[in-house]
Amino acid sequence: MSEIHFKYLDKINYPADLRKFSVKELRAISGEVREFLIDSVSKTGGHFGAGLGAVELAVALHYAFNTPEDKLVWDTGHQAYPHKILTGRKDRMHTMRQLNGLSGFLKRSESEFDAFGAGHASTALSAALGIATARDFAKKSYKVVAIVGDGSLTGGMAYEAMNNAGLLKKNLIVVINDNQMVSLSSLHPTLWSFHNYFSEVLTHPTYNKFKANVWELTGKLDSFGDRLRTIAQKVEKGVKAVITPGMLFEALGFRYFGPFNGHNVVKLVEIFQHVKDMNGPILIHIITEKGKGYLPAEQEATRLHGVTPFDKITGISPKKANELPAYTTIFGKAMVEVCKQNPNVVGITAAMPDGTGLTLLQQELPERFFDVGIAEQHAVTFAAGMATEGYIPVVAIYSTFLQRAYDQLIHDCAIQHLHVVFVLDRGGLVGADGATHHGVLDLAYLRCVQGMVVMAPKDEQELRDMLYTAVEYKQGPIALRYPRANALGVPVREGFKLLEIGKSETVRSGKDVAILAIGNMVPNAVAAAENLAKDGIEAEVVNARFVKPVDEAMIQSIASRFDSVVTVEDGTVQGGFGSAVLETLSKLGITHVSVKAHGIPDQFIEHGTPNELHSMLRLNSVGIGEVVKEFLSSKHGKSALELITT
Ligand SMILES: Cc1ncc(C[n+]2csc(CCOP(=O)(O)OP(=O)(O)O)c2C)c(N)n1
Repeated sequence: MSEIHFKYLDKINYPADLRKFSVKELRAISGEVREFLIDSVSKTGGHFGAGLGAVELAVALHYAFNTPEDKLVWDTGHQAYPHKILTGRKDRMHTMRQLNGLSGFLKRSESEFDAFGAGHASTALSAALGIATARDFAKKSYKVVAIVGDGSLTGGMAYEAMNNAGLLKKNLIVVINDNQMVSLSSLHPTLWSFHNYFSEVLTHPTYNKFKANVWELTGKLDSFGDRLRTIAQKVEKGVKAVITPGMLFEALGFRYFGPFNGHNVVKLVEIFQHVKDMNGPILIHIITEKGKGYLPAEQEATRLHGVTPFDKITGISPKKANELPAYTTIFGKAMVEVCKQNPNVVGITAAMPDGTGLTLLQQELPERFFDVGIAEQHAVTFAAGMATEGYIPVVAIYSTFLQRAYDQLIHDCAIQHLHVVFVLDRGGLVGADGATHHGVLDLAYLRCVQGMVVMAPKDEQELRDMLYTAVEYKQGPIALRYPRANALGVPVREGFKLLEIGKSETVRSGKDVAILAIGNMVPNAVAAAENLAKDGIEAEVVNARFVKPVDEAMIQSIASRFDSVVTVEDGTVQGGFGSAVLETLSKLGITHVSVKAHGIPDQFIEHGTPNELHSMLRLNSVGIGEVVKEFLSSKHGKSALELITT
């Protein structure tokens, strides 16, 4: 909990407390919220820059609107920490993203002030329009406000929603929080394409005159309401000949206001109070600065987008001693090597160059690197288009975000047998980002797509070889997935080795039970087998490598030597690797083998450290060992030890 005493914030737990203060006091209150935020995130880590940029916005929204009756729908949710501080969660901010603590995103189950859950980008407008439509059905009159960043506005769904909102003409307010930063790249963040459009418009002399008029008018008006509409329309008519920044949104049926300074809290309140009773879809465009009010975050917006605990004075997080490189970096480097060898290979990311490791390609071969914005669907079909012309696109997307582009993967890649390589970072349990970000569905959702090849490496050497194998494969879409983790530190040889598609490897021999594991579960299974050996149970461990095509010859061989098989994956048991093994046994008509499919159960897993979650779900070596023993004893009605010794 914060040890700092705040003149105002100590008296504010809920928006109702905030509304007791005068508008003039909101500047000081915003300052305190920012200080509280810096203090708490410096201790817990978490998303940072976006929240700093949204302090005045959160204060003004909760002041001007009657939350929670009025609904605020924040897009993505990573910027909502100030909203959390103001909505009854201030005293739990120190538990942020920890096991059983506050979520780093929005959750309906966490607070009645979180009108809609989030974590993935570009959903707020659709959700808000749905809420507004339901409100009208129920003949209620509360306000609905969607808050969306310019980055999240690069996702197509936002435009689908705007188009629909223009047709439905619901009373809905959309706030665009524009900090001119779309992608999370430490090199050259992709800009919102409309950024250029706006800057051109904003420097146009006629527009400036128009803007000055509107500012003057809006500044004078207290009882804004209908008068503003009339006056603004008059002014607008006068400049109809030139483009205005809102033209695009107006074409979609929105009434546009802005751009406004998003750090002027008093002005924001005034604007919100004035527009909130207007009819139809309203769009308010505010300009903010990511990291506002904390110099290191202002200067390095990407590095401080999300942080581990840091020193408040310097903004620097303590370095972890001798850390092995992350799988992300292993991939990024291998990708540069592959691209240098093969001029047809290109890398594509959806706004995550740093997160996927493609920054390295961006640095070395910028012309072979594409950052398409937060637009996973477009990324995949864009890749498919390139593949038709003989290029080999490597689409690097987090496992959880590829869910967005499922039909594109099927309809645009798989059906046309196009050679697109999918590299899924953050496969498995990601840790602190929690339920919206775990990559536990990928093995299941990929392997049911006809013709797809699905791989998961056990270590960094295999990751490199799988990337190479995928690029050389040529016959259709092929995917590899690996976790958010540091590599194991195994020796990595120069160059690459082509892997045989669908071929597993036996990494440990045994006679009592077979453990078939995939990806990063292989080392855990090997460690479990070593522990089991101490209890006299000799487990064979197979590194499956491929979830699809699964190694049928291996399964046949295992079935000829074992009657107990445990499959281990950090993906959902439903439809995953274990299912692939069971289906193969069924296909081969093998009935004498009992299988325990061990993986993620049929429930959403919340946030915690990967170690905590692996331990909770028994996916670490100890847990896997326990599962094997329990399986053997339940199967035979004896303890595992009795079984081996009898
Ligand atoms: C579908 C999806 N893709 C990628 C991300 C990762 N991501 C989280 S925040 C962010 C940038 C969002 O930009 P913006 O909405 O402008 O917010 P800002 O952080 O700039 O305030 C990205 C790419 C995501 N959350 N969801």
